[in-house]
Amino acid sequence: MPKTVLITGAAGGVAGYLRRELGTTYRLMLSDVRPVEELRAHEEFRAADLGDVDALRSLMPGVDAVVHLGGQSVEGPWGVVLERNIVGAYNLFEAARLEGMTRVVFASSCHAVGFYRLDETIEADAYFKPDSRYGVSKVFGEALGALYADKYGFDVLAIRIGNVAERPVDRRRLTSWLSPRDLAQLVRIGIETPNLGYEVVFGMSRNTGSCWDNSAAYRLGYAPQDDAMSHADRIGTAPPDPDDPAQIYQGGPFVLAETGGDPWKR
Ligand code: 15L
Repeated sequence: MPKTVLITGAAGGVAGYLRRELGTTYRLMLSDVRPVEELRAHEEFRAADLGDVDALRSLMPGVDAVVHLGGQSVEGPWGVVLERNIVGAYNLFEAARLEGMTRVVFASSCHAVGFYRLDETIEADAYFKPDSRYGVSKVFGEALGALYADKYGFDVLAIRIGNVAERPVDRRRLTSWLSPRDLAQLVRIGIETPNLGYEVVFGMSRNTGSCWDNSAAYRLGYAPQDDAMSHADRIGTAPPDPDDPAQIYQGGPFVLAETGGDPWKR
């Protein structure tokens, strides 16, 4: 019997790539507050709000692992970040615990460490330097993963996702790009690794010259197939403007107070 994997935030873009790349390896239980279109034979959709623990609990029976992509995916007002990412992540872990489901792949973000500079190299155990309220919420989610692993025996892989796209779209994403097939490989590691405990990795492809040292992922067997630098000629590698914080820090525009975020998602 294939495993059943619950994907929250299933109407979002990252989930779309994941559904495609995981193929039919798993039965997919897709959940979101928004509807998910064009279900395939191995997919089922159940609406649930991350604010509703009972609704989340009702998704858990028969589920072998959760891939938690749900919530706010860019900077936002505190009330929104609080409700979707802080309360929402807590509810998700609690619902899992109460139903005896103990494996979570948590979609963290590079914005948990976005205030490191692009010219410094960090490993996944570097101390947090969030660049936004959104980044703080991802730190919180990672902390929840550690708590539930240590206290309740969960297996949790926190993937600090850079940017999932068919190809890197700008100079910063030459560091942080994660191809859809490499994303799927990391998620499989989170679902399949026995006795995982709690681990944090960077969600990036094998990007030459990246500011992230992804040794933690390689120790878990990650063998990424793609390299952002093979797309560099489309982008150009002009040196960053030293007076522009959005070009100096790993979090890019997210480091800019209030206006910071993903310009494509406004
Ligand atoms: C993120 O965490 C966002 O979810 C995504 O939309 C991108 O903006 C990404 O960071 C990025 O920094 O490229």
